[in-house]
Amino acid sequence: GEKGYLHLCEHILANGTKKADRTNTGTYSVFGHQLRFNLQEGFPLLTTKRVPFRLIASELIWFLKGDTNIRFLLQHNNNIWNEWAFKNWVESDEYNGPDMSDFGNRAQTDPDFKERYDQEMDSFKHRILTEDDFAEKYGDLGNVYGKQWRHWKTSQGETIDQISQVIDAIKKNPDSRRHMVTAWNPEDVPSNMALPPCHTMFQFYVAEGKLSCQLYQRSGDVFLGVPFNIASYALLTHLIAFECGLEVGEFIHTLGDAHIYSNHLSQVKTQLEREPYAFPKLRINENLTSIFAIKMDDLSMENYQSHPPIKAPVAV
Ligand code: THF
Repeated sequence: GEKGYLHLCEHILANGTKKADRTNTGTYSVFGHQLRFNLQEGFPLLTTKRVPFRLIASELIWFLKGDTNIRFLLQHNNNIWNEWAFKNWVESDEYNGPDMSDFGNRAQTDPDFKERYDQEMDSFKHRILTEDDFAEKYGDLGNVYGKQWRHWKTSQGETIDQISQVIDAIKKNPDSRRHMVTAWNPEDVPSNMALPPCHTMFQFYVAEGKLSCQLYQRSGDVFLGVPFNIASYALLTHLIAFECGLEVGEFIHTLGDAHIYSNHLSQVKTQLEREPYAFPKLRINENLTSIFAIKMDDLSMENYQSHPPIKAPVAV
């Protein structure tokens, strides 16, 4: 349950190694850790801080559509991937606005810069939403999750829909040990994507009519990202189970580099002082015919009682 997550936070604070990282923020990190959530006991949306389920649901729907363009997210008022698209835009030849280099770090330390950055980001978002050509060019994050899950390109120029295939395989041969989906495409990792996938592969497992899922996440931002990732894969497990007529089993979260950013330390300490509530319950519209047709209205969270949100900057 949630205790496992809180224990991971305590473990990193006590034993994490100070490590430099790609974003120059600095982290405390441990390598190799596993969390387990019994999905029969409730939906693992953390309660020791408010976690916005709406953002998790719209992001997962975006992945399941095979979409890689942030326009869909913006249409759902979801801003969690903006920075990565914005980075491509301000580093392009066509951008001639004020200097936005290293915007992630500067926006946190320089209030004047922050004002210019917010303005540029607002106009970027507006253009993605209103200009088709601009959105096509600068809203796309490249070969990220949606692409690899639904439209993996083979060396023969064919396309593999891993999600449809895994659903068929679970229905036809539930006992199989090959219910794998991978987002890690070595051909695309160096240059064809905004960010190499953090959740790299997952496996489904069926026993006693219950569907379980294990994720291998190579890198986990434990304060900001991991609560999203837990809820996202729990939701995916529910949806695939729904599609296959199975009950839900466990979600097992295996982490590689599990880290807390140095600018999230006080937030983590605040969270650790809080006592968890019982997990809420997910409701899926029973009339849904296919998970590929899913809309936001088909999902709702019941009895979600949580402590208040805790704000923190995302490292880009
Ligand atoms: N990069 C880093 N540094 N951390 C990540 O968690 C992360 N992701 C995705 C891609 N790169 C990453 C993006 N996912 C938030 C949550 C998930 C994200 C990015 C940002 C976030 O800021 N959450 C806020 C609420 C934001 C809001 O309300 O708009 C929060 O308080 O939870 C890992 O998949």
